[in-house]
Amino acid sequence: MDRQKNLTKISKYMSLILRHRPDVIGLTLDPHGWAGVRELIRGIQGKYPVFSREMLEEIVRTDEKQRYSFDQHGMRIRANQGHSVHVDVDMEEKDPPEILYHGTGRKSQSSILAKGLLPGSRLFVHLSGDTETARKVGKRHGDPVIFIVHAGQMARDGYTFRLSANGVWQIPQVPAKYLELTYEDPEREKESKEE
Ligand code: HQG
Repeated sequence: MDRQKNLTKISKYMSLILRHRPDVIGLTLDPHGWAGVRELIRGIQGKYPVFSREMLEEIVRTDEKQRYSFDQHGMRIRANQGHSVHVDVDMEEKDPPEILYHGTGRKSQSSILAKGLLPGSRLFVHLSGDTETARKVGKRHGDPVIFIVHAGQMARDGYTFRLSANGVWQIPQVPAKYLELTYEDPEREKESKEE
């Protein structure tokens, strides 16, 4: 298997371990989501014997969403967001922009309009700052739809937003009254005119 494909596979395995299932390699995360780098490498080597510190550093450095961080000594590592295990990764509380977006699959649209956005198995609902990112997230769930989230109004109503170290907005939930469905956005309009 070529090196890049191997790194992508291992990165997905790392994301499973550091966000959801540290137990698959017998690892425990500390209350802030940190895992020992040596223990992580040893655990991953159980499945991917070629794995090394060098490969780990390459994954962390080149990850297109900057999903992972080392601590300042390079001894520990954690995922920046996306957890289902109950850890506090010290996300910054921050006033959001007036509008944020959430991309999802069309099949979830009516349930979301009725119940609002719920975090599912994760600790937070993830929101994007732009429609392009929201569409990419939505495509993971089939035909994508994009919701506008009236984040500024939520903040004025007392909701707290957090921004992860890799720039993903997080909130425990979004009541339906702050949501609006966008059927169109400039990129889609452009695509349909080109057809
Ligand atoms: C949906 C990726 C029915 C919600 C991305 C979503 C993201 C509801 C799904 C990150 C609902 C949960 C997270 C309701 C919410 N009824 N469905 N009331 N409320 N949902 O995967 O946001 O590559 O846990 O719309 O970039 O898709 O992993 O969340 O479709 O940042 O780093 O329930 O994952 O990052 O799905 O994705 P997910 P998500 P990574």
